[in-house]
Amino acid sequence: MNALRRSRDFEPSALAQTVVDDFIRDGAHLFADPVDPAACADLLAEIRATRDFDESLFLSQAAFDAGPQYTGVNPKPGRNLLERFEVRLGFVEQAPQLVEAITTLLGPDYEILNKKVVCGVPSGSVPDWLRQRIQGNPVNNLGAYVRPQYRDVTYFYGIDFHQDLIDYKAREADFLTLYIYLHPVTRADAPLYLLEGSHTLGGSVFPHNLSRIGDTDWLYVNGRHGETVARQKILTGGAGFTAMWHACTLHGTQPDAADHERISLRYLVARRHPGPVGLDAVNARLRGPLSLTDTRADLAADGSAAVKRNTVNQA
Ligand SMILES: O=C(O)CCC(=O)C(=O)O
Repeated sequence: MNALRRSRDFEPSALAQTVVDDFIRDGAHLFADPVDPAACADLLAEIRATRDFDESLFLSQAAFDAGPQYTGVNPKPGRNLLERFEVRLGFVEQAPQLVEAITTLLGPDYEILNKKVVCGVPSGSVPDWLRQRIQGNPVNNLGAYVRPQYRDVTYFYGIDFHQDLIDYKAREADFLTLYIYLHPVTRADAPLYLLEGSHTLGGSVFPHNLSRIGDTDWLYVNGRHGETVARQKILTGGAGFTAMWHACTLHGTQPDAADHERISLRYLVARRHPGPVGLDAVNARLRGPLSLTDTRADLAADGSAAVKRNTVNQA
């Protein structure tokens, strides 16, 4: 198959062809080459110098209970640690293999919708009262419990399998996620778990209908849009390891089991080009919806968890 070939005189590069084929088949592409590991180490040192990634990140139980606020607790313009390091991000944003791959999928003039530092918080840094309270929750984004001045980073204590479309009601899956490890990530460092091929069923409301079948496979059902067997891929890698995935690809993390935090960069990148682009070939093959009016059914009206169920922690 040559999904990218538009005319007889247009020959896609080997990377471009691989990226489109990988997105069609797996809903993800894992880059063979890392982004500059030395630049990762420098940025990581600067990020670590901004705070201690320990219990001091968190509000006391009394302070939290005095006025729980579950929404508006993620980084946003004006409160985003990466804004401080904007001039240092060329090792990612101008990395030739990333630019070529993203341009292949989204066309030129793509737009960075969002970029931030994401932290997997190790168990030893989560206060006991909080660990007990969030036990079994599907989405343990800890922003609600973090002191306001530290909400310039997103902190996770694991997050169940989800699509990144979850944050974009009524938006088409016209974007991808780019995710970069700033240091080596082993099984203990809350690596990403990706369900290859899960994107083929299109948008699906969280939490998802997944049943484990065998060591690495999941049966994934998306209502009337059908079912598929998706293979679990655990993304361990060295400093600079980079992956990107489709907005409908299921992925998640378990709580960080190491004695130190896991720090990554996460970008959402959207198309602006009217087309045709590589993503058209990917989306044309989806069996389910490209957008959803409602993306999640796990939250109470105040944004707290109404569902206590977690699949990725059983993986
Ligand atoms: O970094 C993590 O632990 C989870 C990140 C993730 O899945 C997301 O931000 O969508």
